[in-house]
Amino acid sequence: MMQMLSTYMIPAMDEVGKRFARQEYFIPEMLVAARAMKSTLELVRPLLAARGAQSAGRVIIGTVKGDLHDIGKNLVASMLEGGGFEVLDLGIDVPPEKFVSAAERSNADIVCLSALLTATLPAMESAIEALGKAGLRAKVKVMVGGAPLTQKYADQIGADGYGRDATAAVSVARHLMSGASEGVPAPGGAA
Ligand code: B1M
Repeated sequence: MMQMLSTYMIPAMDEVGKRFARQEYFIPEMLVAARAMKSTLELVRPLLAARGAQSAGRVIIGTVKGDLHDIGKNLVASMLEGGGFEVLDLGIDVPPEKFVSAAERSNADIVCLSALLTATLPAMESAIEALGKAGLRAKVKVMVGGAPLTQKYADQIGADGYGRDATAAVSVARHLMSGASEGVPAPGGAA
């Protein structure tokens, strides 16, 4: 299943992105590709989730404020479910206060922030700051991910973990559940 995603579907989306950057594709083509990817993910999601058994932890996930990209976030959510995590998906364009209220209400272990636009990276920092102001940072870990992110940026904004891709996100989440926030093993993208 993962091979289908990583060998065919994700590289196909990368190609769409490259063509968009070269102005060979425009928004409608990106939307068609996104719709194809989302519909396929709907089919794959239950199969990925079926791999999990007992709860590995409770996770909140969302794409940060100003950002509407959700394919990668949905993939990470499915992989976390498949890895045994309970996942509460807040969707896209999620403001910091919504992450805070969901974390308070659900007693989450990890808050996962996704961003695909360079312009929305600062919204991750705002979400982390809001969790801090609400006094939640001691009990909630924060994992960040998305194409423009780097481990360096994740460290800079005070995230506990950085997932380079959906598979790495599961390793990082497990690592965070074990109580550690540093030295996440490859391929988590950390260390
Ligand atoms: Co947009 N877009 N887009 N787009 N789009 C990109 C991201 C872009 C790189 C394209 C390009 O120029 N080459 C570019 C961003 C440039 C930048 O900021 N650096 C871009 C742009 C500019 C825009 C608009 C501004 C275009 C416009 O309107 N002029 C606009 C912004 C809208 C907004 O968000 N406010 C826009 C809109 C759209 C669509 C709506 C048309 C559509 C999104 C539909 C949807 O998501 N429902 C879209 C798409 C499809 C793309 C590309 C082509 C594909 C993104 C994708 O789904 N990739 C993208 C180019 C590209 O990435 N090649 C592009 C597949 C997905 C599986 O990968 O999301 O990276 P990804 O997720 C990965 C990892 O990043 C990681 O794991 C995932 C799985 O391996 N990951 C995490 C993600 N979140 C994680 C969280 C984690 C851990 C790992 O832990 C918490």
